Amino acid sequence: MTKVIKNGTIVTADRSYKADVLVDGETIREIGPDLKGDEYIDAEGAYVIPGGIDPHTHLEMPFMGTTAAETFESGTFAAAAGGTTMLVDFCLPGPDGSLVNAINDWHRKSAPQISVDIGYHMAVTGWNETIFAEMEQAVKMGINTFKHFMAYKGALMVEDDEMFASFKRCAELGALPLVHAENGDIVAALQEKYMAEGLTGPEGHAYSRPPEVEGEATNRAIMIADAAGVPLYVVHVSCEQSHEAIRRARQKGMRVYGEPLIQHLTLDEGEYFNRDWDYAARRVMSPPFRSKDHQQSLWAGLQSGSLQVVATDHCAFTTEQKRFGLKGFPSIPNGTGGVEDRLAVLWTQGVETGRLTPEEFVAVTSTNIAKILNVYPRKGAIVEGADADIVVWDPKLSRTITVASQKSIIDYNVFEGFEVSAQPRYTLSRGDVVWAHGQNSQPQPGRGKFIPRPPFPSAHKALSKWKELTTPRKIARDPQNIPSGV
Ligand code: DUC
Ligand code: ZN
Ligand code: ZN
Ligand code: ZN
Repeated sequence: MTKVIKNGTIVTADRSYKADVLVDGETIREIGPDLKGDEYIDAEGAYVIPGGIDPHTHLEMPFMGTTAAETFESGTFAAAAGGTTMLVDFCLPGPDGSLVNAINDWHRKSAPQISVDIGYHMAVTGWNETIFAEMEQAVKMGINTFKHFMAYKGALMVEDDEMFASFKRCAELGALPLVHAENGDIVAALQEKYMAEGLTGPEGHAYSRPPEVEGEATNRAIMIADAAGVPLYVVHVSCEQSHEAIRRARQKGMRVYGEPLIQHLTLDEGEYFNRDWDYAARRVMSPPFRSKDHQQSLWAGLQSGSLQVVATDHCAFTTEQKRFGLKGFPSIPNGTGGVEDRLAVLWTQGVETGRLTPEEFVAVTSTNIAKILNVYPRKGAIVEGADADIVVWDPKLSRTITVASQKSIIDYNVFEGFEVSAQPRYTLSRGDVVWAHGQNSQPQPGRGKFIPRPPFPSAHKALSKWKELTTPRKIARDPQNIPSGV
């Protein structure tokens, strides 16, 4: 059974050109003019782009005394409707601390529900011999990324010695460490201070997590990664301080990647102040929304290439769950949604405004992360042999974002009322049409697949700082003790 996507303009991270795409089963068989097939999909007047990859979601994740309410079923349906065909979700060890059990648990939860493809990042929330051994098993199970929380003291946070040990293990295994970079000790102290002063509402959340704590942790993680001889991926970069650290590291030749979120690019700290409690609490996430200056820095990073990926950190709680924090902002479950709206909001506020080219849009929503996560060109590309994860992106199909029309099961949307100028006409996941605009699509739960991602030893070989640090420097025995040959 073949399908031809007809008369569209293919947009890749490299270039745009007019051609048809012949899909045979799950993959792209041919790209060219006037292709014939069993079925036709009309792309006249539309762009044909690689399906979006959202590398940062927390579906059904137990967190802060509750569980994220967006399910694997609703989350992947929302993704398909918004043009995203692969999610990379955070797999969190349970009370037994086992990574392998956590992976099996994530498979058990996700497999019957997902309607688009998925991968996992594994969270490392402590350090011991079992974790050391299980990291290798996790890699064999198709996970090449390990996430470290530098915040959430007393819960998920790792100390520097633990992070360094894990980063060195990543280097050995050809895996990429990720960090949630906020100084958890300072955040805890500020939370205590503001609560003691009676500043207990959601605005206290923003005050307790200033950009400086993110900048400090980003710098620290970069230095630790450099010492361990491993690349680094910084999730939800929200401010200039963190972006600046990444820019500086890259300029020195370090492989450090930065991921801003669509929320931080388009929503600012005004969402927390002089608002009713529910409104502000629904927008509590970490890091918090920042001032416009920080947003400007993030856009500049995407334009210049110092930041490479736009994600969502989709971690969605209902209003009822947010109200656990009525006793004080530190108890408001942290997280917002965005998986359904990432592409449309980025297109409208990025491409329509001239900040990004359509090719850059494809790069930051799909291609770059496919390369960073080592699933390129199976994902993130429109080339022969790639998975047919394709979006027919209609730049003239505008809509207003509303709760009533969303596929997410959450009772609000942080982008509610946003006018977006574009959306998918069709979304294909490995050749299946999982979303067709105006046709009441309901993708099949369970049709999505787990996509294993192999390790990448070659990128690590070039980084040998740890070897350098552990090899004593030879100092010349000069009478004046002047080192020679350095
Ligand atoms: N931040 C959030 O807002 N939610 C999930 C985890 C995180 O780091
Ligand atoms: Zn500490
Ligand atoms: Zn985080
Ligand atoms: Zn997250």
